[in-house]
Amino acid sequence: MFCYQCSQTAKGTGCDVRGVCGKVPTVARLQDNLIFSIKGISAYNYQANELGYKDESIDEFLTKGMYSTLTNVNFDVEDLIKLGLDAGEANIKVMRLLKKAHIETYGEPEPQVVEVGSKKGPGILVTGHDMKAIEELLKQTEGTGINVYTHSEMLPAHGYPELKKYEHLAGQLGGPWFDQKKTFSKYNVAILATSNCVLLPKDDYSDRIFTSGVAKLPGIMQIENYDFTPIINKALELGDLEEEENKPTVTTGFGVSTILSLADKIKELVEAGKIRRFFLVGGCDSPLPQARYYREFVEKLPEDTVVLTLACGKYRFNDLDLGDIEGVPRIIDVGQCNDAIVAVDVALALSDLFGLELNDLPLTIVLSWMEQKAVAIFWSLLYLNKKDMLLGPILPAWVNDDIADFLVNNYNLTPIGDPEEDIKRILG
Ligand code: FSO
Ligand code: SF4
Repeated sequence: MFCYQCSQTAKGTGCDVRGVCGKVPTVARLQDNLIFSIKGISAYNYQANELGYKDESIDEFLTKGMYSTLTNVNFDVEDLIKLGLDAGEANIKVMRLLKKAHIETYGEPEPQVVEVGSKKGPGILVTGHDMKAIEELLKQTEGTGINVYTHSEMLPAHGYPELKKYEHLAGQLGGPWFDQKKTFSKYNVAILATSNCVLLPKDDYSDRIFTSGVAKLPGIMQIENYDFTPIINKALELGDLEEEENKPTVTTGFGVSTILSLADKIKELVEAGKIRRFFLVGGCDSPLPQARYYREFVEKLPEDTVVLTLACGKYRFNDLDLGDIEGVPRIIDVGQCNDAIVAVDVALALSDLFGLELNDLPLTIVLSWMEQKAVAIFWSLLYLNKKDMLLGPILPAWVNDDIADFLVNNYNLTPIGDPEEDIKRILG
């Protein structure tokens, strides 16, 4: 543990074994963890609020949760677990609120094939999670000749009818958040960072990157009130990109409606043994070497399996062509990390369809985590009592022996191992 939030802190520097106040390490970790989840919930709440959608019960939870971590308020090891699960519930509510906001504002997502590479003309590359920012930018760049590209978590923008109607939403450049230094250097375009996962820029593009919303970088111009004039001027000043030949493609934009329109077919295929198991493989991508697991795992899955994916973890394998099973695609990208709610709602609908409890469905969740939004989603899955999940690329550092025991004993959580061995074990 490490806590330095009050004046009693050990040696005036920090309590790292047990607090002078009596706080024990597991309580400290669960309090920290609650704050991680609160950060994730707040990120989604912020995006929903920007689109005019609010839910008082989410705000109430955020206040109560934060208050519970104040000095000498809550030392109960069990109540903090309950608060963690409550955070999971609040996160489900906020993801659903944000999905509703996205759908009511931009339409139901539709599957969309997206080219990865540049087109002839000046460009602006948008990274982050903020759909309102990309919509405003698309409006303001209409007729200017500027192509707007997505990067990382903005890829799902291509699936929304009210965004893809803009012909100058031209494609995707690069992949997950951590390739940004390479991608932003390579393409001489103006860059807009709209949320988290933006890195301190390299010198060679620091004069052409801008931030908006909560994203801020030292010495970098912040766009206020969605007025993108400075970034538009910069893109025009930078001039044209060249057309790249033979661009690869990726597919995104599967919403609940599209997937459930296949419900009867899915039932038939499962009952006929043609679909053996569904896997949800997703979360954050990470530069750690252990993250290679996710590609190998998906590559080695047998042909009678279907993979749902989401967030930037999909870039590990979304270039693979796994084909389809009688019209059901074998890789289904449901969107951003907050679109975990799509996967949850599909899983709940499949439970109804097959008359099975969530844990009895032929569905295994293989998560990758990087930061706090993923922690909030993890607690959401625990709140839904989802068992037998695999977690990687490494176990979170906040998991001490007590917390690991709790997760293993109650949820049979397993760290990722060898892809082939894991697949064998799961498929029996
Ligand atoms: Fe990735 Fe970053 Fe969505 Fe995360 S871009 S890592 S959980 O913030 O956001 O998947
Ligand atoms: Fe130490 Fe407790 Fe104060 Fe934290 S709240 S610094 S654990 S005495």
